[in-house]
Amino acid sequence: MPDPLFADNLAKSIRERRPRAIARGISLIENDDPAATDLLKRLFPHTGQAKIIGLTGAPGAGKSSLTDKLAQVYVERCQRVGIIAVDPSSPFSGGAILGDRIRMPKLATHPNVFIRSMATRGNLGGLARATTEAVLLLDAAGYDVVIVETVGVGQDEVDIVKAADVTVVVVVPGMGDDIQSIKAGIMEIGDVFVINKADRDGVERTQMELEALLELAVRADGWRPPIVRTVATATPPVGVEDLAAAIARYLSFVTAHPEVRAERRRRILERRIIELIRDRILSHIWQQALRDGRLKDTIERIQNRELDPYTLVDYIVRKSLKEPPPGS
Ligand SMILES: Nc1nc2c(ncn2[C@@H]2O[C@H](COP(=O)(O)OP(=O)(O)OP(=O)(O)O)[C@@H](O)[C@H]2O)c(=O)[nH]1
Ligand SMILES: [Mg+2]
Repeated sequence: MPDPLFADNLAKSIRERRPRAIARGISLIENDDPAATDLLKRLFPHTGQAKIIGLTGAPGAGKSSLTDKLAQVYVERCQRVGIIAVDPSSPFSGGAILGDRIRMPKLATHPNVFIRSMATRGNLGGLARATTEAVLLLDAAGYDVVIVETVGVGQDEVDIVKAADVTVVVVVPGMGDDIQSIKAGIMEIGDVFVINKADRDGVERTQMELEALLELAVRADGWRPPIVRTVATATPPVGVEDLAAAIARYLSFVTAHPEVRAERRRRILERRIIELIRDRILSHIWQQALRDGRLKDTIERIQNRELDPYTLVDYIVRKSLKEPPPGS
């Protein structure tokens, strides 16, 4: 049984921005711990203040390097910055944390910066939910800016960046066909585009290709996504202030069009609620099915064609709907 006092105390420490409490809270979220729901209920009223920046792009495009430099721009402006690096490939989030700490050495120890990597555990809730909730937590903790870095490959990653206030898509010169291939899921969601590694050959061509693609995609909100060129690894970095300015421009555009902002936030909330319901029902049904202990046998029967999956699903769903979920 979750302890309400535990959630109260943890929520309080998170609101005081204590790093260990924040880390603890995110671990509860990652592990799908029942206490996470209690915690989020307490934190939710304090959210909605942070600027949430989603940063996505192909593996190795320079997302972490850019996140590092962008965060430094905000830190220099006396803003508190939370960073979540989503690492779907890493089986050990501990390793991923270390990796990003090494890639972001200056920031890792800064008192106004919190960095965390999230890795999937392959559990039912999924990475998108865990990441969205970790962002909520950092928002409630009072971080002014939360940057979420994801590799732009799967649907999970697209869902993650869709939940941001502004989405930055990072490409690199000479991608050619790659631009075509990421186009499907990612191109439509970019509010700002970055050509990173602009110190390499082929920048002009990539710029032209990007412009051509963006010409085709007319947005319902009327925003024309700018293209910024950066060299994240140069000293000092090139174009990162421009990137911050482009992000700020989009955020002011959205603020100046309250209907765009309201619609975006409404869609995000709607999607989140549907996900929460789906996850809750699914894990409830799943637990029941497992508790039964007969699932393995049943699957064998399906393999042997003694039973079909449709009949089984009918049976499981009907049975679950009759049994109320625990704690209700
Ligand atoms: N030449 C050049 N190299 C860069 C630039 N930005 C990043 N890199 C290098 O590109 C490599 C990948 O950079 P990361 O920042 O780790 O890229 P990432 O997109 O976060 O990579 P994953 O998270 O593994 O997908 C590193 O070796 C960086 O030093 C740049 O602007 N120019
Ligand atoms: Mg990275």
